[in-house]
Amino acid sequence: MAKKNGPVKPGNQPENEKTRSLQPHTADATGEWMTTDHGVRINDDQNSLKAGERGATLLEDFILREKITHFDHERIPERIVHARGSGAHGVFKLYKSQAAVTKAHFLNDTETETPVFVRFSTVAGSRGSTDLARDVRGFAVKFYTQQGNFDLVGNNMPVFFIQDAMKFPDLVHAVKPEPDNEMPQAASAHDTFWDFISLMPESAHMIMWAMSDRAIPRSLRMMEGFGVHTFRLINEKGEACFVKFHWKPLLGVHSVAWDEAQNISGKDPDFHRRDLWDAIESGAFPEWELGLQIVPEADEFKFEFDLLDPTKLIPEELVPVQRIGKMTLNRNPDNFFAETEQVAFHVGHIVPGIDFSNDPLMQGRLFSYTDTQLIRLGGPNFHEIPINRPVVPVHNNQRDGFMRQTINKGKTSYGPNSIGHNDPEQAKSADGGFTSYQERIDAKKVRARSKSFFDHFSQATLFFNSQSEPEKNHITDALSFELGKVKTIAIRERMLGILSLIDLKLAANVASALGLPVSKAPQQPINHSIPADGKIADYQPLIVKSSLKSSAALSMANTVKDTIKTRKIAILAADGVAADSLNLVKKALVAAGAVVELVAPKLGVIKAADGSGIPVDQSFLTAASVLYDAVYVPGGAKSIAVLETEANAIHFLNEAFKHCKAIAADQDAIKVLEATYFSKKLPKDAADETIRREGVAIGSDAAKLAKQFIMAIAQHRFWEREKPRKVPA
Ligand code: HDE
Repeated sequence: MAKKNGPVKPGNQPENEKTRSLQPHTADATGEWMTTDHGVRINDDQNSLKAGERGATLLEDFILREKITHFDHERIPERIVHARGSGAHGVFKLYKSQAAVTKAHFLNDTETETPVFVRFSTVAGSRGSTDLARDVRGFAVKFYTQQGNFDLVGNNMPVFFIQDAMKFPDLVHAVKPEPDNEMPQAASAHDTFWDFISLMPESAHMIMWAMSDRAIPRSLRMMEGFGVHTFRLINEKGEACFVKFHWKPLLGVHSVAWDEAQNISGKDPDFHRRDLWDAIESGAFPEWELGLQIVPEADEFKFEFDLLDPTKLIPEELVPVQRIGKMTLNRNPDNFFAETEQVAFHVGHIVPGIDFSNDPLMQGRLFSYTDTQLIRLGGPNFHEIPINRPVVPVHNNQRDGFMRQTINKGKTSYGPNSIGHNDPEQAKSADGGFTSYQERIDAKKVRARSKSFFDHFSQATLFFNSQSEPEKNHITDALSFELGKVKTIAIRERMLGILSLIDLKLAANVASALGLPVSKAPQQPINHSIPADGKIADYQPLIVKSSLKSSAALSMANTVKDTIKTRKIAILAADGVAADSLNLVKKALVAAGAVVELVAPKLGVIKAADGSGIPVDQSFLTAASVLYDAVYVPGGAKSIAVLETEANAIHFLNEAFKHCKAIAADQDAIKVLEATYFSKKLPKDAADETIRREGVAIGSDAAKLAKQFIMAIAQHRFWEREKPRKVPA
């Protein structure tokens, strides 16, 4: 019996079929007695059982033994890749039926809200590594549909490093910490990674993405997602088309600066996890639209690249992305381990209406996921873990194994059977039974790669050409940083050769940073995918040019820039601050959906000039500019006098400027700005009352200032100030 009849669960979040199905598995100790795992109440959880107060502990202490034994076994193997992740529950709602192309119910019925569980992750780092590592982000979505689970296990980049699953262990061994000294953690900037990459020209396109700012997102909520492989959709008539899946974030695609990312890693290694958690807790639910790029079967060979090659994307200019529904993440997990850690995604979890293609990377994944989960989750019954269960019933003749939860009734666990009415019965296609797409295959069994996979550079160049100038600079800097950390000169040189096949200027700029001559493009990049008995001439990587010069969707410069929702703004203030302008600007920011924090020399309450008390959220010790998107300095003579001599405040501003963030100050607070390094570098063309160029707004009319500031924050960053106005912060 419960100690008191307290609530079992706070029931704080939206209900759906999956949430309800999780309820019976949740436990809440509010108002309960402490018990052993077997339900016996414990009356002393402080002391072990001893032979006298100063005597040895007795083996019969079953309470101590149980507690320690459980503790000893609390860890499970972390994922070999994507170990560090953050999860959330939500729903998917379809805008318009897609019955013409797929019979998948959740893509047909606009009335149904399909529950989802999403896990975002970095790839290379361990479970405890930093969120802001330069890395690809995993974007895995489990749809609990009425036809069973569909997992869309994608990334935040639309292509991949390699073309064939055979090379995946090599790729991962190369990027993981080096085996002799287990360094570096969660970083690709080391010899083994670039050694491998420089020998694998097929990675060229993905390397451009990984060296771009996509690898250092501002928020998990501000990333695109991609299914990467070409899948198939099948309609009721059995007709198929090819499809690429996309997730488009409604807040736009935004990133941080590399120097900022490195700082965040120290100041708050949980930055992305916290950001996702806080947004959902505060009701600012992250949203993405699901997009489809549909290619009729007849168009399979229409493109300059092979649809089955996972190092290629389909430019949106060639096949537009149709936005067909919206995913909203609206509930944080109750328990990280039970949900985010134990969730098991699988690219092979598909439902009728969706099917695979012959992408050789995807085909290899079909084996890997269950295999790794068998060991990670301890046996063949991990589908019974609550987070992994579908919302529809499961019936088959699979039985037993470690940790079996289901108590299957009846005598039969085989089919056909006569004594159990031959149940469970297989479903015909008309009854919703899954049937594989009847692809015609007439082929020789070979261990080879299609020649249509040997253009490795056209889309790497297309990606680079599609970037804005600041984005190009960031790629150049990222490559210079990463290769600068590589100790073996021959690897750097080999990479310069690869880069010169992508863009000569890029190669020249990186070469200059490395103090090396620009290498000549290698005649024949080393490529181990050439079969031993193949004629090298047959496999020359094609140096072709994409017929598209650039593709707008590939640049983050073209993303949504009309909202400041969920952006974090710091207000720097001290005793004597002008409460009226502080309150007015703060109110305007909050009304526009931003999260505002007051940062002061110390915690507690500051006393404003008008005598009012304003609670402080962070001190200069606990806060850092890299944890905010913008900063505002209100007026007030005393406050200004403190801040202009407070090194932490000046550093805060210099650093915010360095990372190209919007900055606002009341006219009289200009003195604080004048104490910064960048004030000398500010364009002096603006009088008061106006926004200065490049995202620095100063004015005495607080309402007008707030408006200018909001417009500037919505721009996200003023990258154009980065190079000409460098700040030593
Ligand atoms: Fe994965 N991948 N992968 N992968 N992958 C895993 O499965 C693998 C690939 C992706 O949040 C593992 O349960 C192989 C591409 C995500 O739990 C493992 C190959 C894409 C996640 C595995 C690939 C992904 C994983 C590790 C090449 C983007 C995290 C733990 C053939 C489309 C899911 C686990 C989560 C996880 C194997 C390539 C995405 C080892 C063999 C391409 C988002 O099975």
